[in-house]
Amino acid sequence: MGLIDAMLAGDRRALARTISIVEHGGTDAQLALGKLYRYTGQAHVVGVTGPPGAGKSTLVNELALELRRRSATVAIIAVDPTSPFTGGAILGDRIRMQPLGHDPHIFVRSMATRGQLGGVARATSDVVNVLDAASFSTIIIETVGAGQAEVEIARQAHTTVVVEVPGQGDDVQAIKAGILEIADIFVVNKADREEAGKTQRQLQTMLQLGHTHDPQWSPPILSTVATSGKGVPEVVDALARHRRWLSESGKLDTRERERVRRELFQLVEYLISEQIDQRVPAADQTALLDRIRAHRIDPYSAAKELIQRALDGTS
Ligand SMILES: Nc1nc2c(ncn2[C@@H]2O[C@H](COP(=O)(O)OP(=O)(O)O)[C@@H](O)[C@H]2O)c(=O)[nH]1
Ligand SMILES: [Mg+2]
Repeated sequence: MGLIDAMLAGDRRALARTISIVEHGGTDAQLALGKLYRYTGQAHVVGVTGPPGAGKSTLVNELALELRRRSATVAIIAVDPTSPFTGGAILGDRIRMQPLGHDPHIFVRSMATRGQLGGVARATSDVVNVLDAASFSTIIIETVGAGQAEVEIARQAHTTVVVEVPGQGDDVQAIKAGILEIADIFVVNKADREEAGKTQRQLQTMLQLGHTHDPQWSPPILSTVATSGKGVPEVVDALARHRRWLSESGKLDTRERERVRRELFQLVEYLISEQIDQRVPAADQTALLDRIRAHRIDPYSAAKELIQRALDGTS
């Protein structure tokens, strides 16, 4: 039996190996994705993002346990380099995370965040496809909501949960990161703290002022204490409600089309660059850069020249 067949049949070692191949990229990754892509499209992909220390990993852990109680199978991708899943946390957290490892229907994977952030977004999307083909019904991606790359990763999700915490000063942190408009569900975690109600009201006000959301879906603002699991079933209810709304309203199809379109053109760009690297000698590329620097050719004409040379295969 081939690796992909073994992975599709539920072999966890084959799954881990397929993910490594896909993460590594190149021809082997493209072959693997080509074989498994037809089995994708079933999973509910959930993004969980928010500032560092908000309790995302703790919440994701609890969400996974609650989803298991409801018979879902859960895969977690941690893109957060400080995630306890990746071993970056204090011992107490790691012990809390332990129970997930013993359940064969929960799979946890952390992504390497070194290298280009755009590369991480693409690798994450490929890993989601592998986990989807491996029949996990829910795939949770945890990212730190800190910038464009994280927003890019969150956009791959069907449902995005933005986690906030009370007492971060006057500004709710999501505004700075520009992730307010991508939230389908808000969670004010650490509701055991004072000021949780204030944070919730701030979010409510911002949502009313913002008008950035779909008029048919107003993001619920929920509160949780992730360390005790309080409020977690309500978050899982909201995830299910959002997913149902997506498919019944036709939004799922629109979003998936848009996501696939973005992915297609990103890949076209990537593959063209790859062909240019393979077919046009580095010295010629440098020479072309020098001509642009010397203002003897404009960048548009230079780009066209490069593409033409790659197409001709003349090098
Ligand atoms: N008081 C309180 N602490 C929490 C809660 N949720 C998480 N924490 C703690 O906050 C810290 C950061 O949690 P973590 O899940 O690693 O946050 P992340 O960086 O967003 O993934 C840990 O020490 C958690 O135990 C909560 O609801 N209440
Ligand atoms: Mg974390």
